[in-house]
Amino acid sequence: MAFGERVWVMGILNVTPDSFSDGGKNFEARAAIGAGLRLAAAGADIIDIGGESTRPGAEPVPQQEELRRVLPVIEGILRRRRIPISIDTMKAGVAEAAVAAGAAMINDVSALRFDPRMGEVAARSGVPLVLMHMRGEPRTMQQGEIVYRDVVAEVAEFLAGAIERAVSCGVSRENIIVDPGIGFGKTVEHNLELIDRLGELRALGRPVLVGPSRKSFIGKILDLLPGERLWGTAAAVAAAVLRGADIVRVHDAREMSEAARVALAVRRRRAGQK
Ligand code: HH2
Repeated sequence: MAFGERVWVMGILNVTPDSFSDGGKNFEARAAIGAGLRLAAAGADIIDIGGESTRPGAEPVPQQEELRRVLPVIEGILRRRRIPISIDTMKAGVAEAAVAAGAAMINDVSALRFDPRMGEVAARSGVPLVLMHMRGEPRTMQQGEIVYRDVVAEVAEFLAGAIERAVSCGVSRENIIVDPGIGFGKTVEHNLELIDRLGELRALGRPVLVGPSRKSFIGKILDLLPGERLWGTAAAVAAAVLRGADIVRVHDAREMSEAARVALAVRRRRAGQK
């Protein structure tokens, strides 16, 4: 994947009963395959398939159940369309099986912290690996007072450490993508600051993925429910792209690819590329 010249749109496909915005909608494999194909037709460049919700307070899912949810969907989409599929999981066994089934990217929101085998599996698979910042773990990440000395500096430091951990497991540096983890143990202000100062994360030298889609910071600003956050998401996507995002992870592929392309045109102009 060539980053820098364009923005990649990662379409979200949650095969879960409890995801915060689309939980239960695509819990049946057939519905999920249809939704994945629609995301691809709507302009998603990558489909990110997850079988375990990471929303605050979500209950962990056993590996067998996660595999039962995601594998038929990966296989079903790839039988009908050649599109890069990313597996959104914190479990090495799920990542391994997903790559064997044809997944072309691993999206580990724990940044190798939860499963000691994940680094080795990612290294062996040879596919791109997303490392995301999260404060603590999904169950507790929004609990208590959320305090950072300097949220951008701390996220950058965490991601720099995660990159080195991955490289020491044998993951090729060229395959690493970083993500500030919008909404993962952050206040509204932290999320806004991370988007506004995204350029500082580019100093890590790796492509930056941002996932603002329908998240609660948008709901808090606009006082709207997840399904009503389309325009707020478009604004967040545009801001992130303007500040240097290489990949945006979104539910609404068509609308967000349009927002991203216009923001990219402005960014390019500013960079004198035209
Ligand atoms: N956000 C969510 C899940 N996975 N992965 C990356 N790399 N970055 C993110 O920001 C990110 C992610 C949470 O959103 P969603 O998948 O819509 O909901 P849920 O976790 O409830 O399934």
